[in-house]
Amino acid sequence: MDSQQRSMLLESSSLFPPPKGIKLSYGTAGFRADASILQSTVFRMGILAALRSLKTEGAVIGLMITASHNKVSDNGVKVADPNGEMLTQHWEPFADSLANAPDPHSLLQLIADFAKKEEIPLNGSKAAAILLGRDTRPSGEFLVEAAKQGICSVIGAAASDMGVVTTPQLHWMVRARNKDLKASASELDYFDQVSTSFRCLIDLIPKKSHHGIGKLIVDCANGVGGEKLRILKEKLNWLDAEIRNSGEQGILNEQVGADYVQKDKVAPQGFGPHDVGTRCASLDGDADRLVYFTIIPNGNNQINLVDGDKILSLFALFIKDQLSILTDDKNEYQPRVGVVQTAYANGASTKYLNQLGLQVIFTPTGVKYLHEKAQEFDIGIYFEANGHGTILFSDHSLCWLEDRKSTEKGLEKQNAAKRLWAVSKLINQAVGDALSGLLLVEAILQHMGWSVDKWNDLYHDLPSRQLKVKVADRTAVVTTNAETIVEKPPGIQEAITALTVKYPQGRCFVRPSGTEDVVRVYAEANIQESADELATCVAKLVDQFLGFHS
Ligand code: G16
Repeated sequence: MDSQQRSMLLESSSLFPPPKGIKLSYGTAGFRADASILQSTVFRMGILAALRSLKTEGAVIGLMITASHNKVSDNGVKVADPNGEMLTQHWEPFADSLANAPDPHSLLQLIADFAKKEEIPLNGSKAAAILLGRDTRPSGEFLVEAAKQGICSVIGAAASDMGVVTTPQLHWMVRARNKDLKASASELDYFDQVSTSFRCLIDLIPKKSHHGIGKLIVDCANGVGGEKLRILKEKLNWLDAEIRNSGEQGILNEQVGADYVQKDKVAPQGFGPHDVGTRCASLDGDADRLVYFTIIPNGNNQINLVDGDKILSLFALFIKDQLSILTDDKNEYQPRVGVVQTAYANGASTKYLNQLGLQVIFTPTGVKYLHEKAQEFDIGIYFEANGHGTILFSDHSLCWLEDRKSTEKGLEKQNAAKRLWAVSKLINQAVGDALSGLLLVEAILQHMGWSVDKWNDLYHDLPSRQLKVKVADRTAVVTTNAETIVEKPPGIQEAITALTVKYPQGRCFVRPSGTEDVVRVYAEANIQESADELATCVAKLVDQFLGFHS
């Protein structure tokens, strides 16, 4: 590192001292904490993003300022790699060390050592490019400025500010700029691509099933999704959607949004008995998660939840159907289709997917793990029950589809190839995306001529309950086996198992959250009362082992 670079880093980092006595870590989806303590972390992630771009031959890297489903006073930062995916896990320990370096000199030393080890040119000979985005949190503005300062303290690095965007839009733009070689890919290109491919799917619906499926109402969590969905709606006069909780009045993620609806299984604010019988959907604060629901008549705000597992099942079914039209000759190439879930997946969904003949793989929570596994298939579909997921098409399967859609003689087969091709363009292959996911659900329901109830009847969820427990130190919980078994503290797993076996079809696990300072508890059983009781008993157990007891 030359002296100019050295003094630039020392000077700028002295303006962003880290918060005292707080250890930050790059969790499930980047750093998250109260926004007031994040300036130094975001500044340092600006440096990291610039180094990542230099390391990847100047590829565009994304830096998103968001705390997604967390409360409005929190914020966070995550990095998107050249393909639009989450930052490679191999760099996470470096992100942790950078965030926690106590002073400018130790920060400088860390950067110098890492650059040497990774052979990153820090002499101004190469250029680095970073795309910045933020959600609607008020703290986003000053945090973006901190990120810019971090980026600009690396010689040759330049930041482009994309303003307020959904997290998936930023990941999409990063991917488009690097992979699809559209150097200037913008939000407009995103809207064009998703709306064109959606229209293509609608145009390919056989006329006989062209009957309406009625209005959709979308809860936008009082976040960025409302404004973006409005733009999409204007482009797509076909989409009969009413937008609610778009942020003009209510508070971000407060009793609204996909996380609230999925975890508490109640209708979001602004929804009520007048919406009985209508198909409803909920996005989260940065529009990377999607769930559907209907309101139960006279149900005191209770809902029928149509969660990420059901979205996964719908997508898997549609893809399987189209592939079976396209590949009826068993001697020809058959793309390998696989699905990826986490321990939160309802047991009934896994059973259904197995019955469809699909291979199901489990990973720990966090799209970074699911995404990695889904890439092992020609068509890999992954979803967390919370509504975060997408479909990945390998380069090979895309070439095959492109060829089949133009060379196939039979109309049915040609249309099946065109549909799958349109799915690959509509769905965001960088990361889970509530907006493109919503359009794909709507197109498939329309194609099938299905109501939301018909979709929900694909299988019946086992009753489940999720709780969270505040503990003294959540890092004391160490899990294994895709988070289904607790290794530490000793003795707790035996106690959980002893409780679980008491309930027919009982299943229960606990894990530390990577986005909130809590331990999460999930329980499933044959009836709701049992799932509730099991979750409550295990939550008490977690409190006994790890709570604030002297
Ligand atoms: C993030 C991750 C998701 C994860 C969720 C909850 O979502 O991207 O993969 O499921 O956090 O994680 P945890 O249970 O560890 O708190 P989001 O929508 O908040 O970015």
